[in-house]
Amino acid sequence: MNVFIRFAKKIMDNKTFMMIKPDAVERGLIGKILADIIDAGFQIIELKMVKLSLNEAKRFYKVHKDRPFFNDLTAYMSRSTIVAAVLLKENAVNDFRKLIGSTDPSDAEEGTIRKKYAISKGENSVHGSDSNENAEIESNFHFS
Ligand code: DAT
Ligand code: MG
Repeated sequence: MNVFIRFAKKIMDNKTFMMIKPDAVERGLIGKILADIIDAGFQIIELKMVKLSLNEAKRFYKVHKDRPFFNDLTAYMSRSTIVAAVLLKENAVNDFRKLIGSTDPSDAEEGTIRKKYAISKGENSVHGSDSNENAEIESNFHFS
């Protein structure tokens, strides 16, 4: 394989995008969650606090626009400040999804961020990209 393509693939494999959602920011959990992420071996390369408008939340979650929970999800994601970050680690997307656990905290494994902190399937404290492609799209949404 061309050396440049190999290099580009390696970078892509190493990056994910995450958010600390309103329920967790509101309960003072930013420090604890970032500590869990750093302790798991992720390097934070971009980080900011931001309040999304309802329209921005709708744009970010547009893949879910036809789902019954879309209105609740976007109202919740725009109700107060979030933290957005880009993280580096080998196998970042999959390892981060493992670290946060299942969407519904009652299904999440012991020790995962959602098991420890999430309130419900809707208010589940953290977001993690589900593919390299979406990591790129979501990073650009917040940092460009
Ligand atoms: P994930 O965040 O684990 O990738 P997802 O992409 O399927 O989950 O859904 C995005 C968010 O939407 C999820 O974090 C919480 C909310 N959500 C998903 N399914 C839901 C449901 N059945 N009821 C309420 N909220 C839901
Ligand atoms: Mg998802």
